Amino acid sequence: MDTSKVENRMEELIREINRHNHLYYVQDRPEISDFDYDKLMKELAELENTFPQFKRPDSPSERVGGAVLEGFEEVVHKTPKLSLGNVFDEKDIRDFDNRIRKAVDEKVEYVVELKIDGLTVVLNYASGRFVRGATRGDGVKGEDITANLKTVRSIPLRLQEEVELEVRGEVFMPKRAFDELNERREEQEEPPFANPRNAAAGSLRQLDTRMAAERQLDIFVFNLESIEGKSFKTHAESLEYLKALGFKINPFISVHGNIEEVVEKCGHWADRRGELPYEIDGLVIKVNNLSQRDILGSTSKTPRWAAAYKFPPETKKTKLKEIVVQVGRTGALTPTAELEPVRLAGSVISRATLHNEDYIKAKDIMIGDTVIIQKAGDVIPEVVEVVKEARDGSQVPFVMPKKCPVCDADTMREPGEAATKCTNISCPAQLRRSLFHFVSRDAMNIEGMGPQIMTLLMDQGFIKDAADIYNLKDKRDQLIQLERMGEKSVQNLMDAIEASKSNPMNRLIFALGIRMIGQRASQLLANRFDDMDGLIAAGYEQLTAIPEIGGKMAESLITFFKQEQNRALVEKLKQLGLRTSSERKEVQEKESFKGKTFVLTGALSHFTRDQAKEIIEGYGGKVSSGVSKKTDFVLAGEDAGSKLTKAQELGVAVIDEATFEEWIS
Ligand code: 3BD
Repeated sequence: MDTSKVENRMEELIREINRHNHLYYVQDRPEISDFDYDKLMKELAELENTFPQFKRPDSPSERVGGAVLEGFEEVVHKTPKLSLGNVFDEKDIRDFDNRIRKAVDEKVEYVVELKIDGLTVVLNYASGRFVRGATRGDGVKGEDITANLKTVRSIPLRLQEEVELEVRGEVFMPKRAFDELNERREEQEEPPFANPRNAAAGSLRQLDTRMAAERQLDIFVFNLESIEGKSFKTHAESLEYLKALGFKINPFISVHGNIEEVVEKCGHWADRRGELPYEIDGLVIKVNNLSQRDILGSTSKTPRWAAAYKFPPETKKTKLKEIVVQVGRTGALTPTAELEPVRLAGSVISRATLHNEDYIKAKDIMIGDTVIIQKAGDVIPEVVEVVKEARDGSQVPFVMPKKCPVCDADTMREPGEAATKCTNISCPAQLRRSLFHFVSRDAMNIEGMGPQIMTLLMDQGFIKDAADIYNLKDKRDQLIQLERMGEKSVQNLMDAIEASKSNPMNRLIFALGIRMIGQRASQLLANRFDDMDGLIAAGYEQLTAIPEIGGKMAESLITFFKQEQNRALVEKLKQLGLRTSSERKEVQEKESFKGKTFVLTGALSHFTRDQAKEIIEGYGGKVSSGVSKKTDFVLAGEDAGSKLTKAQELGVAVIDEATFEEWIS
């Protein structure tokens, strides 16, 4: 076999493929069928396989991906990549023009470009070959994403001339490709991308280059950053040249002799952005003449000769079909509008938040209304206003439900608050959160029952309400089987749960998470009522008679205990042995504790330190940290260390956990 013939054929194939690639992806006027194009690609791939010594680094076979990368190398840009100052309205645009004309003192031409909403990349060519591509990064340093960029078909791998240059462009995902990608992702139960920009950025950061190749990315090159041995008078001229080299330049770039035309162009595109097959988030206004740009110069971050005109947030008209109420983790009922789906700022919108009752009232939103929706930035879409003229009498007002749509308990709106909330702490919608609170340090303080364990136990069906925590002791064997739950950790958890039963009643009241009832109020209530039954039965007058308990707190307590589910829970907890009665201070004081100073050391098996401290203080004792002659007792648990030794040296009385339990029983 004549190898030079093979090499020639390979070179011929590369040229043919590149030409057809450019015709198809850049010029959008293919000359051959996909089938014939694939045939050329296949022939090249086969020759490269048989004669790997002839494979070129800039071969179009790289376009299909294949390499799996370990990461991306850092790239320091040759020149820092400036960002753009923003202008938001007509006045800003005119101010921008005035500043420029003052500085250059001659006629100024402007170029207006679409501001493509994608990811800025920097491409380097040596001898007309694509050698490196990087993200913009922070402007100084970016990441080398050459392998992924080679899969973008509209990026030329070879230019029409053997030049050395650097260009900047915007890689983007067309709307159609974005919709298809998200549809596929949803079918495969993968989270959809929020917008085409995120999808493009995510694709270029794929370590598996084959993934990037599948993503149908595209590019518009918008700036010649540097070039060897050539110069231009204007930006428009440089873009013409780049186009002739094979780069894809946006077709809607326009040149204007005065600012009037620029202002008009901005209005024109703000109205028509939706008609483009890709997302834009504004326009870029640039001085055309390059020597004028030199006069104007740059600040440290932005050129004085260019500005980004940001569109006002896009709005759309659509029909509000229904208002559904969702219950969040805090128990808050959020009315949500179900809309006739419309495309808005890059995604299809079928829902908008209505926040709360007042919002709906203030905007006079009715079910069946035609509404204007808006999406500003990446935020959740909102209803801006109702089109009142479109009302035909079929619209119906919204009423906030009196019952929770998830559990049917009463809902309640706290005075002075916007949110209406479900009052059942065992409501499935808010259970996770109320249980996290129940076991937390300031509430029942169950050590080892963190959010992760709690979530695991809930997901496995062990815990459906707070009472189930105290039923876990019958499920010890099953718990040990669970992942991350050894025998020892289950034992520790059981001990902590048992210990929490002797928490004083004020902790239990606080743990219930009754709205507006914090630690202080819980303490006051525990002082006032002998037991939970008394608290549950208390009326408004009785509650508000307690200093510091106001009318709103009283109402919250009454609504809470009016819920059958909440009363049942308290009863269950009582049966399980939690303290539901409060021995008051006077009664609580015990001879062995009163006025005595305790020091705790070592680990107790039935109490945490905080709990032991609370009990001692509750009975009139004190807890201090260091052992001295003034110490009356050292309560020593397992593995007690130096404090125990010191107590023995000083002749201070030492008691063990069993004695302590005897004293408090
Ligand atoms: C576009 C700068 C200059 C060369 C600086 C004038 C800030 C993103 O289509 N021209 C365009 C587009 C972006 C541009 C310039 N022309 N800078 C341009 C741009 N047609 N999107 N950008 N960029 C691009 C940025 N990116 C990320 C973080 C901060 N800034």
